[in-house]
Amino acid sequence: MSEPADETSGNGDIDLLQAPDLPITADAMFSDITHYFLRTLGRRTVRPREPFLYQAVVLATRDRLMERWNQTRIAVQRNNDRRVCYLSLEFLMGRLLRNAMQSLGTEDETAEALGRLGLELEELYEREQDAGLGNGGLGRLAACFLDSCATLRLPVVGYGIRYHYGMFHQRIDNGFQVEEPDDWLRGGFPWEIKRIELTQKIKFGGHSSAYTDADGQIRHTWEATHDVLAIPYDIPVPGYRNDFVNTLRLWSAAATDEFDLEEFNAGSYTDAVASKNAAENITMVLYPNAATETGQELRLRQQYFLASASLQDTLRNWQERHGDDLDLFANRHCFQLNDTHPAIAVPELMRLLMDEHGVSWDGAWEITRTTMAYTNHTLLPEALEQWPVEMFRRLLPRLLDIIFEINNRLLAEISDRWPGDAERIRNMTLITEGDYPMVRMAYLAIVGSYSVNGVAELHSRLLRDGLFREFAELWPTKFNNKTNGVTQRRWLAACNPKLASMISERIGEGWVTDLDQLGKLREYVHDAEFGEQWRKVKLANKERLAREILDRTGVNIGTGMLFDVQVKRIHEYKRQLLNLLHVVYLYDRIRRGDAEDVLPRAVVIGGKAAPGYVMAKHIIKGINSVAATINADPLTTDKLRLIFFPDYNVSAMELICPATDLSEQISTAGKEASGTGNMKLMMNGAVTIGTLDGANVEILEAVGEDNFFLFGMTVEQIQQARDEYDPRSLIANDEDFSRVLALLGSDHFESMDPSARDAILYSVQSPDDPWMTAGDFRSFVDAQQRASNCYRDVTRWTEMSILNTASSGRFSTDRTIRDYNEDIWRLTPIDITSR
Ligand code: 26Q
Repeated sequence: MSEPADETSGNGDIDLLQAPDLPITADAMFSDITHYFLRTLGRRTVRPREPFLYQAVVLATRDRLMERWNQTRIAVQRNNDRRVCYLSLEFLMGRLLRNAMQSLGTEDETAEALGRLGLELEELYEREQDAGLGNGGLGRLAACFLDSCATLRLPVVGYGIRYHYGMFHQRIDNGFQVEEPDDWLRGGFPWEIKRIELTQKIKFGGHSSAYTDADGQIRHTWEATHDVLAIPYDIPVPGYRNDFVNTLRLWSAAATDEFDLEEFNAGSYTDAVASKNAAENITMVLYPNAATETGQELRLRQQYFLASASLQDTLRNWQERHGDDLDLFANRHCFQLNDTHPAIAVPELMRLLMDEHGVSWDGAWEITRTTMAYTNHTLLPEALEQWPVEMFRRLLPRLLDIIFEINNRLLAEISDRWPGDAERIRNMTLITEGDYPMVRMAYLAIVGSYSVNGVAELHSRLLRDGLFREFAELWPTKFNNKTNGVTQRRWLAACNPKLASMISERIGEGWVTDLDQLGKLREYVHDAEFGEQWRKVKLANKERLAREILDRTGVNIGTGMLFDVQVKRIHEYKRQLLNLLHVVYLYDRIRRGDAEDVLPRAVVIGGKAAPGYVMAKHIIKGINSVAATINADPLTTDKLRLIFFPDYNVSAMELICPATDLSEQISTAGKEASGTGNMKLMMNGAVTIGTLDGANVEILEAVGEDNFFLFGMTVEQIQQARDEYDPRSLIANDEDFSRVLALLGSDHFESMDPSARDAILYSVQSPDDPWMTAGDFRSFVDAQQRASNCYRDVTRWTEMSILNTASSGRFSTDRTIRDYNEDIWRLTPIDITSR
């Protein structure tokens, strides 16, 4: 591979990329690890739980990635073809070391090297903090996408923000959630490379004005701005054993020197430092996705900061290679917008092209609307981003001009097509009417993009026929579906090594890069010996999780029960409350002595509530209060356990999904865009109990209804039932349901908080409950009983479990990314032949 770069520019640059490949042997790993530990990190003794040996291993691993990373850059430049920029406010990467070694194939050699020091590789992995730069599904999807893009050798750069504080840590104190800051960079983050030479300047504030240039063209400037620097940090994203390494580029904010100087000269050193802080605040903290709490100015600053830095970076890179000729720029780029969060990239690209590169409006618009593509992740109308026009004017005046102009042209197009249709104009305008006008970011993204996709078939259909119907009428071919997936490298091969090697023994290792091959497991569904082995692996994984739960909560759930798991963000539409009602129902039966056919169950619920989401916090308190009483009641011994799993995150899911028997996917139909936890659990042999929502529909289709516990109203039934929804009569006519609510309303659950109890009871009983929890109670309880009966038939359950894994092939992000690439991106895989 050590051929010299063909990038010699004749400008005096000296290319140093001629060193020989580093060997991947236990000896070489041992010598590099000890070198970094002793001489780079300056430590002598390896102590438990300290991060230094972990860091030494990272440095030794990173060296081996680095040469492949450089070669990939060269190959991508040489190829000179299209590339994709994946713009996302979130990348929920989790831990990186295991993934890097798995990709490079250095695990055995490193394990042997560490063995000489008397250390376990597994123990070392645990010393890495999660890179928690995301809230949940959307952020983790971006991380799985990067893994698949690199494995498929597609030139895709992830652009994001290097938050100083990632997703908060959750502590449970007396049943209440307490948030603690995630100071994840404290011990140093050895994966990143600061690329100070690629710093960009980002404008805020000031005002815009027009002038006529030498050619008589009207041009615009944006002046008197407060500028902030964007400094990129690159993280390598290795493909699976293919010598290909992509880049995740995260921007960090810093104050400009001029900014400091100005105030310093004005006589105030402290003001200068204060404004420096204000600049650096932009990338200080990840915003949690509250149900309400939108319109925060700092959030808009973050969004613009990311969009502007990333677009400028792309344009600079283009200019270096092609000079001022932008003719082929659109042909060679796609900007995939991960929800509306980076949608400000639409007017920002317009601005950069027109104001900084002298392109005309029409020319700039042509480039913009052929390079931007938008992925929507929500159907909840209240979750669609809107920003006050007033805030835009204050923060980003030049962008507001451009948005208004885009809107004028949009409205003209609508009037052309539907003359006199004022209602359509009102519905579709980018700027809401009224005293407090707002910019609708989803509409801006739709107008500015050549592709708009949902993340599961049902979700995409509902976007087309519901939320975005009128835009779909205007531009029917823009709208498409790309069903989500997860990477099987992390979510099966790495997190469930026992199951992975058992699978590979039977069908080979091909599934690691071709998940459809799991279909070959169908052959073993009735193989008694295979089934026996399958159960043993699940049992071992349950032991591992039970230990972790004991560690975190002090409750021992053993391994004899059905592990019934719901892990995801706490949100009303996800209906953790419905789950809780079922637990109380089981408990009530046990208490009444009606427990013969109550199957022993450990119900595990995990997830974080946005700090400002009061109801979600009530739900956490409710779960913990019910758990405290149940777990202390001698009547429930060996029959029922309820666990709230604290501080659920990516690494927690890596322990949880291999151990799960029953996967709870119980959202109100039409509310969960896709779900991806459902896919991770299925892949690891969990059987789903779920509604016809999001990707559950496709999971059901893949695995068949005999191997899925379906319940609840459909989207259509929800819509029909809405008007006459009467939870009180549903409760009154169902003895079990009445008893459950009576028990919840009593003071039996001693640690219950009165306001949490009131909120929960009100929510279930309200005819206006948008989530219609009571409407699905009976159907849910019945489905749970079917699941229990089924679990008792050990052979039958094992078959279902195997069939779930065997049918999960479609839910690989390798498939998802192939779909994006065929329909939207149209990239050619890069050849790294020189290696
Ligand atoms: C918005 C404004 C201000 C601050 C924060 C936010 C914000 C942040 C994150 C809004 C939403 C999110 C995250 C949304 C999310 O994770 N959606 C999930 O995306 C998954 C991947 O497509 C789907 O599987 C889930 O169904 C969807 O809920």
